[in-house]
Amino acid sequence: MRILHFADAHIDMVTQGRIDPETGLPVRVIDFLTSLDQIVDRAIEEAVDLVVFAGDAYKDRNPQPTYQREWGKRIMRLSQAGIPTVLLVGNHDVARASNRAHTLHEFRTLAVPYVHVGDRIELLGPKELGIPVQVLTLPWVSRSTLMTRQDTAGLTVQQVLEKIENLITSAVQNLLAQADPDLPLILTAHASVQGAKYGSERTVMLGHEVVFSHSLMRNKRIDYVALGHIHKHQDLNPDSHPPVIYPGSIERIDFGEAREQKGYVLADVKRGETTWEFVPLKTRRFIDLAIDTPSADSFMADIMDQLPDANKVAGAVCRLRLSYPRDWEPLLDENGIAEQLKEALSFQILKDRSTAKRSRLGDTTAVDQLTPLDLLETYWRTVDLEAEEMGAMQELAKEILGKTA
Ligand SMILES: [Mn+2]
Repeated sequence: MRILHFADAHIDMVTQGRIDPETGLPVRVIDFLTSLDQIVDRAIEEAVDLVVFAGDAYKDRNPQPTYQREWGKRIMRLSQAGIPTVLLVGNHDVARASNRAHTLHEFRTLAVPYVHVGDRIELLGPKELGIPVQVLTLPWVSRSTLMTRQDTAGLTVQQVLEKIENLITSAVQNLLAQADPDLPLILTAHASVQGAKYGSERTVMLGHEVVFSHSLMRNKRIDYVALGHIHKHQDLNPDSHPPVIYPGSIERIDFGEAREQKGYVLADVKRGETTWEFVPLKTRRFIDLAIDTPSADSFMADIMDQLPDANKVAGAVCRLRLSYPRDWEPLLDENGIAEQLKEALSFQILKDRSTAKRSRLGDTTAVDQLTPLDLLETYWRTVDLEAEEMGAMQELAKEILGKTA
């Protein structure tokens, strides 16, 4: 059973920046669609038995019709090729109120051939999929579909999350018990799983979403776990059965993902024995440069020296990270940098001026010997606070520090 697994398409996540004159679409949206094209092309070329998309098609639950058209075109290519395709609903696809439609609803409403929408916890088998495999779908489940206000009355957020996890875990275990033991079984889930690593800049709502335990996924009854939600590719059960895989997002959302190789997974799923490979996607280049500027005298020269050659940045999304004292600001010639990077798709300068007056602490001062109040006073000086205001702030700080001590 050859399957292709991808997730977190988020095709309209990055809409700012240049517009492609031919299509009228943002260039960065085209990047995401190009990744999607590579995935669909490969599924069709390889004639895979099944495609599993593990959730988050769009940025949010209100995608523009233009983006729906582009997503729809590509899913229809899979349908027309006769490839069974499971579209799992992720948190970005789903509305909070349970009676509202999610972004993948039309595929269900219009009963698109070969396309199966995973918007509930259920077990799809040969009868539904037309192939000898079982897929257990675990979409993003919003609290309101599982419990009423009364159920959660008086409970802490943590207790509510625990209750949700227990309800979902037992629903999944019931379905596993019903599954045909001779057929391979794929669990696809859009969720956080304990132990997963997040990309550096992704905002993790830890404590606000269910984090599933390993034991639910590392179940020998399952032959492949197709996850979505976390944008960094990883296997949470290496060298053991079943593979528990996040393929990661299909393009880079932001600089937090700059160093991540994006891709999808091709797997040969067999009962008790699965092999898989991560297939890299050709994606937009990201260049993230930390520039060293030790001296005011050579500030711009140092920056220009460290910029890549104009031809090396062609088409790339660039970021320069500069760290310098606030009073060097007039020395910065952004136009000069823009000229050097004009072949880039875009560039941004991230200025860290907070290191500004570190030197004012004096070389002899041992910071660890300063009290919090001393440190705060030093800080007020670096931001040039008026003496009178500084006095008032110190008084307030004393009050607060006194209370917490
Ligand atoms: Mn998600």
